[in-house]
Amino acid sequence: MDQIPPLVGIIMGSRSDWPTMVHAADILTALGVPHEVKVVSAHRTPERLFDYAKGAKARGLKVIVAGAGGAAHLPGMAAALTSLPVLGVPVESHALKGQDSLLSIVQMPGGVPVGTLAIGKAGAINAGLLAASILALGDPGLDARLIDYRRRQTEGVPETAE
Ligand code: RP5
Repeated sequence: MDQIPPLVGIIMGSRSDWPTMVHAADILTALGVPHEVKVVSAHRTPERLFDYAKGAKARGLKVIVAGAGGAAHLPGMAAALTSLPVLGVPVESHALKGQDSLLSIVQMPGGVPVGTLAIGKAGAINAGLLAASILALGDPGLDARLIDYRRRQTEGVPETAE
């Protein structure tokens, strides 16, 4: 997807977040949504974060998906620096199983929203789907692919338990 200008920016605080955040990227790839992936840490690379979030809209991004673990300030700081929708994925931390990440991301002050998803893989998948849903509001082709994804998901659920 490198040649097509990205519409979704997937950022994460560390390379160690990639095994979780790859699920957001995989969904976007499956739905044909151009995206980019970057490591941007609120704590270790604050100036990279500032430049990324401030420049995101001008570069044509429409949605930012931000994943982080522990003291997970990345989604909130990204949201503070751009008016683009920011979806936050709490990465499962070792010490507190991602509850620290979840609470860090979800408890934003009124006025600076982060759409916070579930901890871990489910949250990353749903962040990808939600980003696609937002873009599908202005893209009938993508909307059709999303509807087809949901149809196939429904058809893939067996009625019997064994
Ligand atoms: C956060 O610290 C990252 O998002 C990651 O989840 C966590 C641990 O990072 P590493 O020490 O594995 O690089 O900033």
